[in-house]
Amino acid sequence: MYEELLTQLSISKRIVFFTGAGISAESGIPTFRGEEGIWQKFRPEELANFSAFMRNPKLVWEWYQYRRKIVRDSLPNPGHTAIVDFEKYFDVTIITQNVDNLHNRAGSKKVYELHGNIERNYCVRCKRRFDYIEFPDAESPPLCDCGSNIRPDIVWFGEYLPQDQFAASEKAAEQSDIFFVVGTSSIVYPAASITSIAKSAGSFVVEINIAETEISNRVNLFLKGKSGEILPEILNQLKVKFL
Ligand code: BV8
Ligand code: ZN
Repeated sequence: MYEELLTQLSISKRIVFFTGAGISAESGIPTFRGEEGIWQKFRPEELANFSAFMRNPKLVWEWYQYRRKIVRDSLPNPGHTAIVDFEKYFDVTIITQNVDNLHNRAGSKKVYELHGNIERNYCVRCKRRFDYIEFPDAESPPLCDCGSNIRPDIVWFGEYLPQDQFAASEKAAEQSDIFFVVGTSSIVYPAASITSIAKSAGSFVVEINIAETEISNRVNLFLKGKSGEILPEILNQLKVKFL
């Protein structure tokens, strides 16, 4: 079923998995767009940007507490764990737009987080970090010792991506033999530009998605289906054939 991809994999060393919310959908974490997407219930302009936070810190903080709870109650799914398995046979880099920390929790080693991580926080003024600290019952943003609000370490709309993560991601994309685009609508920039960097550098680009996206006609191979099913299947066939 994946003949062409298996052949490509058999001659490849460096693999990148560029992931979006779709890879976490089978863990029960809602995606952003699409029918049950969280943007159906909430409007990103009202929540996922700095001015919304400064205008109404309590509302935005509560929204992230609500999402943190969903994330903490979720587990990595077979899509995440298949990627960890790939790491045994290839030089794997993960570039994720997700803030749900599931690649790290699955045990992946090299993960670049372009949009931050919901388990990390920092002070808006002195930038002091408050990582992996639970504020279980904080209804409003806890205050730092310097008196300012603590905010989630998430890249909001209109904010720059972490330069070190982005630069390392561009390099990994350029050097990749195979570039998997998994579970993303590829409409948020500059993250989505990473795929074109891989493509123009000559990587074999494989998209895995339950539906076509605006890049589907530009990739080398489009595999329609759930990442939690397709990724383990590719690895199983690879093991039978080549490993
Ligand atoms: C920036 C954090 C430079 C919040 C997110 C005007 C002013 C400023 C910027 C802009 C502007 N106009 C446009 C921009 C650029 C803007 C942007 O791209 N907007 C888009 C919406 C058009 N980008 C930015 O603002 C970025 N910063 O440009 O700074 C700058 C600075 C100052 C002034 C000017 C410029 C910051 C972008 C980061 C925003 N933060 N989230 C939070 O998470 O709470 S974006 C949000 O979308 C998430 O982080 C997510 O990572 C990202 C991408 O979404 P996806 O992961 O693709 O999820 P989605 O639901 O869309 O798709 C899921 C896919 O999975 C679907 O295709 C579905 O079919 C598939 N799927 C579902 N189930 C499965 C599956 N596939 C496989 N298996 C399954 N089981
Ligand atoms: Zn502070």
